[in-house]
Amino acid sequence: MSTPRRLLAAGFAATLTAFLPAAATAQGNLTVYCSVQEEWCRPMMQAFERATGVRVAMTRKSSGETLTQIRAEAANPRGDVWWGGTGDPHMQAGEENLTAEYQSPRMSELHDWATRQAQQARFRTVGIYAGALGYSYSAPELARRRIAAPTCWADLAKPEFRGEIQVADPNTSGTAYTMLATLIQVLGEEPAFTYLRALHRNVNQYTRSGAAPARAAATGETLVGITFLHDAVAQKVNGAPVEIVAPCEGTGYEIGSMSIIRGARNMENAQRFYDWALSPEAQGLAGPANAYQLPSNRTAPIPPQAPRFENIRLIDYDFARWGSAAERTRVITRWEREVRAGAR
Ligand code: S7P
Repeated sequence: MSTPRRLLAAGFAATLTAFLPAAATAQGNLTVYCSVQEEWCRPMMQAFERATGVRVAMTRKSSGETLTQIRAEAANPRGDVWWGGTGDPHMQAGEENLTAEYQSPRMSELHDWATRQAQQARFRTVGIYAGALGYSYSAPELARRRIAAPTCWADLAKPEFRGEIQVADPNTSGTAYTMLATLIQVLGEEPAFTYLRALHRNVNQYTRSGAAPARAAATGETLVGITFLHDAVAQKVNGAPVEIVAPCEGTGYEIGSMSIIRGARNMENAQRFYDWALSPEAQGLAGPANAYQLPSNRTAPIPPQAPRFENIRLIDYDFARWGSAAERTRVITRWEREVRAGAR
């Protein structure tokens, strides 16, 4: 082809490409609802795009908010995969038939706790990481107020912590719901609600996002933040002067989960992402992204800073019960009525 004709042909090809739908030019698209921290969501999506050529549109929302969104979109699903967030709302989504059954060929590579989660949900979700609940406090602020260092859940209900505690709202946050279910399992339901009412007097703010209280404790904006321990570790690794507490009475944990949305428009890519996200390579992206959960793939690297379960007094969290729609709705409604509505 002569040079001018070659240029014309190249120009035509470029113009054509600009007007072709993305699916025809690459490996197609994928919409992911991400419920971990933005700092981890972004590199995960970029790495998947690099590995596959699939173009990913990602939105970050807390776990409870994502469940609400998927439910609202059920007649016309806009998302393909829900990646991350506490397992209870993923279990509820499965029970409500909002998510699709899928068994990844990588299932055999996972820890028992991750496959048990999948079996309990009839393979409508799977465990991707685990992490225990607790709290962190600002060491300089504690010293300034001359308060004894808290070590238990019971300490947080004491009068010296009045207005000093931050925790998320269980309507939007999976972390906060894990706290409700944990306290009921540790103390029994009636004593747990008595405790939650006492704690309420000490809470300065119920945040939307579960990890926000760890950031507030890190800056000294609040004295104590109740979160997953790994979210507090992320602050400490960044140099924040916080101390991290696994409560002495025992504590619960999450199985962070992943689900494919029922009726996903990009089902093939959703399954591709699902398989990839269970690989040791994908799960190894957590530590460098300042995320310190325990990965579900047995051969994925565990970040050295990750709080290890063997060092924590853990309860035998009943994921089937506390992930059920009936219990989750009942407990949050009771909390709204008996705790949140009360005076502080
Ligand atoms: O930061 C990571 C993490 O704690 O965030 C997830 C959490 O559910 C999202 O926040 P919400 O509490 O606001 O829903 C956890 O799964 C995860 O470990």
